[in-house]
Amino acid sequence: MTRLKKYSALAIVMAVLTTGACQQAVDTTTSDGIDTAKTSKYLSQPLISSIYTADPSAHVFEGKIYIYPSHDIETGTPENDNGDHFDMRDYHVLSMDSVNGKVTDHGVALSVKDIPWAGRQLWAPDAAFKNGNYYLYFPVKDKNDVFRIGVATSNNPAGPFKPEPSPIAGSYSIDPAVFTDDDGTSYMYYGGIWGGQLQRWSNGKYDANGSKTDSGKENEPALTAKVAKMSGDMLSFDGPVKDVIILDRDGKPLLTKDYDRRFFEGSWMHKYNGKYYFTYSTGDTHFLASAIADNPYGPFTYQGTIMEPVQGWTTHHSILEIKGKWYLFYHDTQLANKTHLRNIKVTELTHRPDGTIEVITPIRK
Ligand code: FUB
Repeated sequence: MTRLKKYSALAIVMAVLTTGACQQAVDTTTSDGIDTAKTSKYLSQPLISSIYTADPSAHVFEGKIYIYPSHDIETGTPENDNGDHFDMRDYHVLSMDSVNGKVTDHGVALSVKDIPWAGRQLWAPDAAFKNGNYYLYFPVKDKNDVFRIGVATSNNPAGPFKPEPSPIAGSYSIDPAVFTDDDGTSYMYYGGIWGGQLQRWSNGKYDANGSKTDSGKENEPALTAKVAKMSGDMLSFDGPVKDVIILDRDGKPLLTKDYDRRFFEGSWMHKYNGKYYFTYSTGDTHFLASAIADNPYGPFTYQGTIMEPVQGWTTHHSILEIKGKWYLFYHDTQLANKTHLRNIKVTELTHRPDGTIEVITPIRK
């Protein structure tokens, strides 16, 4: 058996046999004692193989690493540009004591059937902690097939979470990421084009017959992610929704046709050395990118790619400091090699002395 075939066989056996709620990050050692992780073409190995997971939003809560991923499943829904094949129905929260430690799957934390206003497709969530409560933020299509952002609460970071009866007023589109600044103010960054429907919103109104993509306006400023300050109780927006403007180094907004750099989906915010790092996916060009500002609203100045394309169509990440080191949580399709059946991973991230982020190459060349 070749090394690659042995690895695939091992991955399949692991996927079939691993049904427990707690597992070490996927075991990559063959029966001959060869650690395939070291020779694998992939930079990192899946954190869990008993379920498919994607869009990992990672946080440190109560001294542990908690990950809030999407839970990918096979429903047989055909693939299209709307992302209908991402037909997820619940969330599982995962936790680890350390980056290389055992991964605990805490089971179903929230299910689409328990969200009174929801229709279908539970996409990339995020979580936050304030005033003794945990908040799970999630995008899901409402009963009219329009993406909205909801919030659910718990007194435990692993859930279960109880959803609020309605979506967050004024919210739309997908991929919420909630960042709390040093002064305690929290902000939600969100939005996604194409299947995320951002291109169908203008002046607070949804156009059900609007374009399916961002094409047709190539020379105009690209659509932007959105940012809203959160209310003290973390259940609503406090004030107007603003555009997350990304400028090039000449101070001009990125244009729609700038496909390698323009915002597509998957917002994240972290603060490093007093600067605000807005990071995001460029979607159909498959990069993760960063843009930096002096305040949480921007405008942000584009800095560069932070991760080259992974295996799979989507790319989605979070960035977290753990015990003085920085990590990027991401996903690819190593286990299933199917666009909609993904697996989460983690790797170290380095801020260069000039403040930019070192480019991560997820597939070894
Ligand atoms: O997981 C469904 C969608 O795919 C997410 O919301 C996007 O960010 C992309 O990863």
